[in-house]
Amino acid sequence: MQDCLFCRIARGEIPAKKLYEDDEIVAFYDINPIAPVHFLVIPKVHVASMDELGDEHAAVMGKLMVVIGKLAREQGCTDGFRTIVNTGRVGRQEVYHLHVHVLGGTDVLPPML
Ligand code: D5M
Repeated sequence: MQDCLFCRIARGEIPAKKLYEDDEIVAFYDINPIAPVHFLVIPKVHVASMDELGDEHAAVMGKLMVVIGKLAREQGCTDGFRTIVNTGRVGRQEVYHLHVHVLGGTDVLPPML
């Protein structure tokens, strides 16, 4: 998607503090962190939300889940972390490129996002 914010981050057109990138996935720190560790993990392919996932995305989303655990441990989340996926209006999604929030680094994580 030409104008999608997170597609542009994935293409390197908008700066972001990336902590991981491969041919299919990018992880970068959230611009408005609400926990000491707060980063986002996205598939490079444009999928607007979890509601738009199809069978063709199963492999990349499985890989994305494995990457999340590795990155969380690397970020020092050795005693657990929280993952959040906001979907659509009811889920209060703001950016319509599927992303997983990864939160940790404290014992008092906010209950919601
Ligand atoms: O939240 C979208 C999240 O994306 C929100 O926590 C801020 C973050 N965000 C927005 N723009 C940027 C840029 N440019 N870099 C890094 N993070 C960003 P949701 O409600 O889940 O859609």
